[in-house]
Amino acid sequence: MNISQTSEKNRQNMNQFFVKVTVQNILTCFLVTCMVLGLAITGAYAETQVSGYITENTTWTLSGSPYVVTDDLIVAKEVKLKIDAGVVVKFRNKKSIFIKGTLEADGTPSQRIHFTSWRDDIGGDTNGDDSIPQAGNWHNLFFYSESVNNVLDNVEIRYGGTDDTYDSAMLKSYSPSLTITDSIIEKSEYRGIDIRNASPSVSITGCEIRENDDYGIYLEDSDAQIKNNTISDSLGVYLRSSNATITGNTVSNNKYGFFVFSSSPRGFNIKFVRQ
Ligand SMILES: [Ca+2]
Ligand SMILES: [Ca+2]
Repeated sequence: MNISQTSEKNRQNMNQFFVKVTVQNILTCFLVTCMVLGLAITGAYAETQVSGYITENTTWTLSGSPYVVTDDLIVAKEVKLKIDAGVVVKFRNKKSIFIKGTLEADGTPSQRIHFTSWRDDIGGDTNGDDSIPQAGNWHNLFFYSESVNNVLDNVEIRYGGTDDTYDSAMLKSYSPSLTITDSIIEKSEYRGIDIRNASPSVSITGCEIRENDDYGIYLEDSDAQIKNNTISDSLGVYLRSSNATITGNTVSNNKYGFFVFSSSPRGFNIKFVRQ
């Protein structure tokens, strides 16, 4: 082999080397790209989908958040659904959580618990597009009369209350024991809160109830305690046959303010306290 043959052989070897390295690079790039895209897709759609019956005590945690209610969810009698502080719960169109047992959603001022439309991008873009959430996207939290020990503290509930079912409200309760504290209830397509047959152990305290299409609070046959809330930008508060105790609320920019009506022999015993 002369010198020119040797250099020709070297050149061929080098070419083969570069071809090999280039193919390896492309493969590596492809694999890395797939991994990055995979992570991005996983990140965009990471969620826990929930529907159907909850038949044993269950906790929804931050690591599983957001929870997406893909179809109606029922918490069975004598079963507790506990939702940890900071968890986001999103509902697909017109879906509800029905509580026959207990709902404990105990947030903190810095880690509130959200109940909202799946179009709401809080906690991440769950539906994969830029659609704007609107009042009535989902239906409600519904508490049955057998439901007890319900707690909603430092929660935000919005964009529910679908106005195409009888007597719709974003939070509807027949429960004898429900406390709602330091929370925001807003942007329902119908009522914000609708409470029936409640004893004095049902209370709404320190909440902002605003921008609901119908009444912010509707009470019927209820002795609930309504204290230190701000109720604005709705029809106001409707009291029907209710012995509610109403103190320290700020009621502003509503169509009616307080609408008091009774066709019941129970009448009213409403206490107003000046601000
Ligand atoms: Ca709390
Ligand atoms: Ca979105």
